[in-house]
Amino acid sequence: MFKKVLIANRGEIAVRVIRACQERGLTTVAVFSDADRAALHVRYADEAYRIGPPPARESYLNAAAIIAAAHRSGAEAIHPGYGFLSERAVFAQAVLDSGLAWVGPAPAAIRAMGDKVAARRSMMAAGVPVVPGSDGDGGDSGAALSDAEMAQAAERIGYPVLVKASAGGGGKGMRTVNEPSELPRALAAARREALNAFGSDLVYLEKLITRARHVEIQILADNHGNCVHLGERECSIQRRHQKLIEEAPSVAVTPELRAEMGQVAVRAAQAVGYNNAGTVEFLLDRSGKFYFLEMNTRLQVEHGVTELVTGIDIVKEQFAIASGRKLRWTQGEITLKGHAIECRISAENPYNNFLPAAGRITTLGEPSGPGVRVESGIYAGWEVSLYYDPLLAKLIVWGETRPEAILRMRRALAEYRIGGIHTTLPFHQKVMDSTVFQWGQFDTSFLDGPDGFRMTAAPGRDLAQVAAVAAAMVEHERGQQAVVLGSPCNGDKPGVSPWKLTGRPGNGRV
Ligand code: MV4
Repeated sequence: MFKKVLIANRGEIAVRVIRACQERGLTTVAVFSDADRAALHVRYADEAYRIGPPPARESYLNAAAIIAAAHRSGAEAIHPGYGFLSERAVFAQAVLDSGLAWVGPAPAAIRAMGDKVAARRSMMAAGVPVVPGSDGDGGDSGAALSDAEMAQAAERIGYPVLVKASAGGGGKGMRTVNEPSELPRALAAARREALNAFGSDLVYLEKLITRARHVEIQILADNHGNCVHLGERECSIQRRHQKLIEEAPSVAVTPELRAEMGQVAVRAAQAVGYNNAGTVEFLLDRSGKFYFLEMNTRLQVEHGVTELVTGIDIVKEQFAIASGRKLRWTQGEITLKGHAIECRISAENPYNNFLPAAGRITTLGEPSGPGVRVESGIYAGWEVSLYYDPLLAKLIVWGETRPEAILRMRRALAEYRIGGIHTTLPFHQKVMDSTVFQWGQFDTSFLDGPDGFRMTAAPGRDLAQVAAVAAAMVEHERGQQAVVLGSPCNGDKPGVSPWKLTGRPGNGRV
């Protein structure tokens, strides 16, 4: 069993993993770029090592620098978090080859699911339902299809179809094709984009499933052939393939459907010899049919909602699995209780097309109280840069029922204060207030669709508001003058204790 772990990540997920290490008695090593010297994950870790300049390519994606930092620090294992190097089979293999433990799936499993065409083929062989596609009849050799062969495949599948990159995932480089005349251009564009983004121009076709839900199943698999599922997460509320809100369970999944999707997810994992935590993504169509989309071979951003409804600490289990422990549960011992919702709080302006926001966080007040969990990577005074993903924190709530969870989320959002930069807090409040969300009658077109949910303009400053702000400022000024340390108790301001006033910012404290 290893005793010291390097966390090859930053932000809220690095903090989350450090917390799991602390609870397991593991010493933690953070890595940081020059932009993150004073970051929260660096402050939380027992030790921290610089790995390069701000751009991710030169720091958090710098495999050699990270492995070198692990050896220098005496760490015996690496946890990759999500994003960055987490799904690079070559990195996982390099970690293992250098004598370190890897807190994640075996490189072969990452590779098997990383090639989407190969993954579809393994899934079909394992009896996992996949969306009809250009490789659907099993007669393919894995070689790239010509435009003419693609056109034939599209006719067989039936329009509309989606062009997807085989080396892609997460919706990057996808293209919708509504009719045959659009196909050649879409193929050319998708191939060009895929080559640029993933280094491979291999693309394939899938039937476009419209108005479906994005439902994913969390699995845990040990190194001894045991695998369980932890139920589903509903992830349909996305914007440009970035998830914004997730919940568990999904209102569209009955206990019977959960058992069936769960069994299929376990079968999918076992078909590629999967170990550690992973997520099988499905599309759930309006008739209740579901199709395998892809498998994410990492810890996911939204793992927390599953933790709250199962009571299982997924990150701690990742460490248990990586150190060779057997799973502690059989499927029958895993039960779901209540409802959890997560809002991703990011540094983006929802009133301006989610434009990334940068700047210093001047004030921070985090919600708490019953059923509230905050996974944050920020503090008051922290400067948010534009170098990395804009995710600042995740607000996760639990309630006995979905309505209670929604009411709690509204309360917690209202309690949340992030000053100095734009955040997505107002967006989330608006979604929680929307009847479509409250009814649960949404699908993947909730935000991106033509008649989707829209953010209204930022609240204007009417005269009453200006007057209120001016009054508050006058009052504040008076407060500044009210108490000087050393002045007699209740000197000239009867009724207000100087003990109270001295604690306020601006009232000189010693
Ligand atoms: C699809 C699809 C519909 N039909 N594939 C997006 C993320 C990636 N894992 C796969 N994704 C999708 N694949 C077929 N054949 C719908 C999505 C999808 C989506 C599409 C448009 C707008 C939002 C979406 C949210 C989730 C999934």
